Amino acid sequence: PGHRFQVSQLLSHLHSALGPDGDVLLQPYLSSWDELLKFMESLGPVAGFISQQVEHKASVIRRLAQREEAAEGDAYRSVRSMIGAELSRGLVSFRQQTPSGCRTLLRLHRALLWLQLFLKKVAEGPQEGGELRSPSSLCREAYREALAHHHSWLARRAADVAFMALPDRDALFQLVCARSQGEAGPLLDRAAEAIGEVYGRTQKAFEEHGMLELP
Ligand code: 1PW
Repeated sequence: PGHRFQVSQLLSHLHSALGPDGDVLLQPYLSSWDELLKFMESLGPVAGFISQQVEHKASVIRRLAQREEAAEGDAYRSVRSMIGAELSRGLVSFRQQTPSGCRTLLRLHRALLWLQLFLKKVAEGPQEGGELRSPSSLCREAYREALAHHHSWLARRAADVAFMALPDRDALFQLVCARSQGEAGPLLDRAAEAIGEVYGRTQKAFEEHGMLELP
């Protein structure tokens, strides 16, 4: 907290999230989201609604981790330790909504794919012979590809409204301290790549436990 969004901070949290044996450490994972939230919040007030939804999920997991720590356990150290502990404690329901860390993390995990896709699309710049598309339209496209099918009609409408208020490309580049497409492209690419590594590990852990559709 305190400073504004920095790609270097994001990359450092994402790298620290890479634990041994293909695991993902939850504390740096949530710190990565803190940094991503700074990015999202600087996109304007309407993105605030979306940020709140993400913040809420992160705080649910933090609370679980705190309670665990108070009991001298370390079940919420990593994605795999959380999955293992919540399964053995009977906290994960595959049929109805529960406030498990697993189903909560799954929401963050899906949102991460959206963000990654969005960053990739902005990094790409104009397609050959194509025009330069606005961040709004790229963000909406990423949403349709990665996340919309997981959301209710109401959430989809709210997201659509939030996208309309996104700033233009130049303002977005300023956020990552770049002056041009040529400068911003590689930075955004590196962020997307680092997100991809963390995303892939989390996806694998959820997949192995049949948890990709937790209600
Ligand atoms: C300005 C944008 C950059 C893109 C950031 C990606 C963030 C994605 C968050 C989407 C939130 C949309 C509205 C909320 C929907 C909730 O129903 C949903 N929550 C999340 C975080 O996806 C599902 O939560 P629930 O209802 O199953 O507890």
